[in-house]
Amino acid sequence: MSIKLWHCHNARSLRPLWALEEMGMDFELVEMPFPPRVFQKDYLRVNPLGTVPYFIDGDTHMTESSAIGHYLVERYQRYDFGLRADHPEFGDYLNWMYHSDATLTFPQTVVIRYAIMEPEERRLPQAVSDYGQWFLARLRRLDSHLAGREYLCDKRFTVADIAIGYALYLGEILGFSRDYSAALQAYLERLKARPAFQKAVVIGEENSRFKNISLPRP
Ligand SMILES: N[C@@H](CCC(=O)N[C@@H](CS)C(=O)NCC(=O)O)C(=O)O
Repeated sequence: MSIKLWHCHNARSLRPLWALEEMGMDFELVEMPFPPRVFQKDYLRVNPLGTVPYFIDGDTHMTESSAIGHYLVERYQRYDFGLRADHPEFGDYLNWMYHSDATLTFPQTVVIRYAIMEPEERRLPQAVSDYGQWFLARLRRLDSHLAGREYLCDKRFTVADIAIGYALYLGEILGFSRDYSAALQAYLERLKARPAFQKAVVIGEENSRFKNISLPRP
């Protein structure tokens, strides 16, 4: 077996873990407490950034959760979970893949840092509130895209749904789903009902500090 994934419960490493489960691939999983740079310092020898995911496939080493799904589709020709470059919706598919982390997960990480991770005296309620609103505003494009669609591209489930679905799921953990539209809520429920998601999401749950987070509401 050459694929190895380092993972923390509910962190972005859920994206590649979910993708590997969907594809039924063999892999070795290293599950760690979050954040590993504090609770598993030897992980810094594997990934000096201290972030998860960390993914190895032979000589390939990757740290970007959405890119790993894209890699798996291309490297293993798993177009049952992705779109080929000559597909008319290929650009749209790639856009959702990148949108998932750069546009939708990034503002949530500012919220997590300044509401939860920093010690009390360094917390920034203004940043938590502003970046929370920013995240919700950035869902506008997804919301209108989902009108009349069950999945993002090609009328079927792909790794783009995993990438975007994780951003919505993280928002749910942080309490933002109260403000999701009915279409976003239904889409998230559809994704969470998948057996591969249900198998992946519970891994590491018993020792996790990264669940049921309730943020101060404005
Ligand atoms: N852009 C990267 C970000 C990876 C990242 O920042 N992961 C977070 C977890 S969601 C992390 O490991 N944080 C721990 C830390 O910064 O110490 C991705 O998409 O995977």
